[in-house]
Amino acid sequence: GPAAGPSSGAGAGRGGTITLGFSQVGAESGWRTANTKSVQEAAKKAGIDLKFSDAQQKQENQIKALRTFIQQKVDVIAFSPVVESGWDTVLKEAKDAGIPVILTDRAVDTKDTSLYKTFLGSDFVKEGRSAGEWLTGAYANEPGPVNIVELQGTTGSAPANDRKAGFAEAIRGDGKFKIVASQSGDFTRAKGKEVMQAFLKSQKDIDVLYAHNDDMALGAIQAIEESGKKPGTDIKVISVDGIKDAFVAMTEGKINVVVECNPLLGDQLMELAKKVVAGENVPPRVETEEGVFPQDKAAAALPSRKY
Ligand code: GZL
Repeated sequence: GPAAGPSSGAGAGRGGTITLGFSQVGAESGWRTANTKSVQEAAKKAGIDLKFSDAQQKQENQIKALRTFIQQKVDVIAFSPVVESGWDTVLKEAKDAGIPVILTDRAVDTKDTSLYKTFLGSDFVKEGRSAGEWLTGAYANEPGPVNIVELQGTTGSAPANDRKAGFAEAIRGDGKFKIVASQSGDFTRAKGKEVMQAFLKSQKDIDVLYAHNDDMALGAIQAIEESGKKPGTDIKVISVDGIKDAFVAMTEGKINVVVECNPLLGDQLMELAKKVVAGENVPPRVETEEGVFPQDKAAAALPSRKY
């Protein structure tokens, strides 16, 4: 449809300072901390007035933050939705208030795509598929069975749903791969360790851990070591994100492959914010660049890692 006119915000119309209201999931992981830092530094660099709120991983806190931003008549809203569903009402309130919304990092499952201007982030299904493809390659000549335990991300979140789906799709073709246990570790080290301890008790034979993020993998590695097993050898470890600690763990042989998920979205977000406030058209989806790092690539890559 037609590009929206200048936003109703105080500064935007007269070319003044843009005010961006940003609702962040929380501070649950190294990835999230890097993402927050990227958004805050990019806002400063772009001369954008950032109103930042940390929801401590609670949807009701994000909805409250979005309502506050609407009351404050910010020029543009951006947020990373902690879960996929339950956003239509508050997003309609933002639309009725003439405030454009940008989704960053995680997506929502709304049918009404007029409720946000664009999505900036990764393809989590692709990340899950890359994890599965590494596994099928690594076990190509093994007879199996290959027993896998899976530490899922936050229940109901886009990365958890999609990384699970992508991984399952990649291993579906070969019956030797069996996911023998799958449970949420909520993207945190503590919970990842706790759930892995439970897996080690309930599963007599675990060959592989697939963790939806590095923090859970690093927590699980502690549990594996405390059980007297060698992570990366006795139990292969596949992880996602690519934080520095995961690269260090790969150089120590404790993680076998990391699928990168780029948290450094700040600069792209600020560019998109300026465009939507100016009423310019933006693409419906802006995907980040990211790769896959097997263990033998970790040492060379470590010095240039930015998060
Ligand atoms: C992925 C992001 C996820 C990370 C986790 O883009 O939403 O949330 O993989 C973080 O580390 O907690």
